[in-house]
Amino acid sequence: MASPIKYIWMNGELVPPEKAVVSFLNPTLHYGPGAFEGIRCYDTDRGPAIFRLKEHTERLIGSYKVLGGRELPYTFDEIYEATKEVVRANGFKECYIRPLIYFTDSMGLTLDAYKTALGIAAWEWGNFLGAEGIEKGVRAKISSYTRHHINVSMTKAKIPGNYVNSILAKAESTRMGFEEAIMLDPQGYVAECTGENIFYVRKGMIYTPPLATVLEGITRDTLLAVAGSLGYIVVEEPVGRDQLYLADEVFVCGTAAEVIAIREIDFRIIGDGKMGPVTRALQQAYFDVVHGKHALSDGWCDYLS
Ligand code: PPE
Repeated sequence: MASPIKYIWMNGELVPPEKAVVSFLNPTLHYGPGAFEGIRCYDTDRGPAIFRLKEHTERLIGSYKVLGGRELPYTFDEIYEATKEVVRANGFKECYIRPLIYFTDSMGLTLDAYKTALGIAAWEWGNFLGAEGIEKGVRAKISSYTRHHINVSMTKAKIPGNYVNSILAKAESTRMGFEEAIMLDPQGYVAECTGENIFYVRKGMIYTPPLATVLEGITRDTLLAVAGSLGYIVVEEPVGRDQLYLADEVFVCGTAAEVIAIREIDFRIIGDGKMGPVTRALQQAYFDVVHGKHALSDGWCDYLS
């Protein structure tokens, strides 16, 4: 059972969840501008540690910049400290952390008329593809929805409105009985999943789509380093959907999803139809890294105390 949320950090103050409210007349709610992050805190031998908080804070500020926001009222250091403060105040050992830059004070489509605000919540959130997904892998469908065109939405930014595209794809997939949707970019190359980056393995080599059209995933970046430390070569190159069908292994990764095998795509069994050895090795090493048990943990685990 998840412990209740005691506090949410709202614009400089820790308040109980029922006080962390915004007006109905809020442009983020009506149109979707804003910037958010998804971060995890893991328990380690040295107490709770937020994984790659620096990079997540940088990406949050970067998303706001990409959107064109000009008046973020908090510095990098203030956001970084506030994120740690909200985890400490709730007493969580492991949790998911959700900072959201949102807008207030004006309706309409004029960004420069908005006032910028920031809230940071944390809650206990297990892997959202489930413990069974972590062990056995999940089934996915290539979505009938196309991922963002790079000049329609900003693919490097975690902007709330971008996620309607993910919600459309995920609803379609789950209603058809799959667990995840794989999205193709407007040219037809494999882009990413609704909330994860994607990799495949073939003949011992690992491949992943290049960054131009997808989110610069921090888990993706972590796995590039982990794969290197295990001696694997990772190639970043455009990927067609049939390259996934022919792969020995396919896996996806993200802060919320962690590392998960895709065991079937469009009714084609991938490899042996279960988590493959490369995915397993990377998943195990990833859990070691985030729990402070790996040589790579040192620079990346941000200990709360
Ligand atoms: N692509 C997308 C579209 C995406 O949303 C995420 C994170 C990633 C790739 C992986 O990025 P990273 O977490 O830095 O490795 N998705 C976040 C939100 C998921 C949600 O359900 O909400 C997350 O994993 O926190």
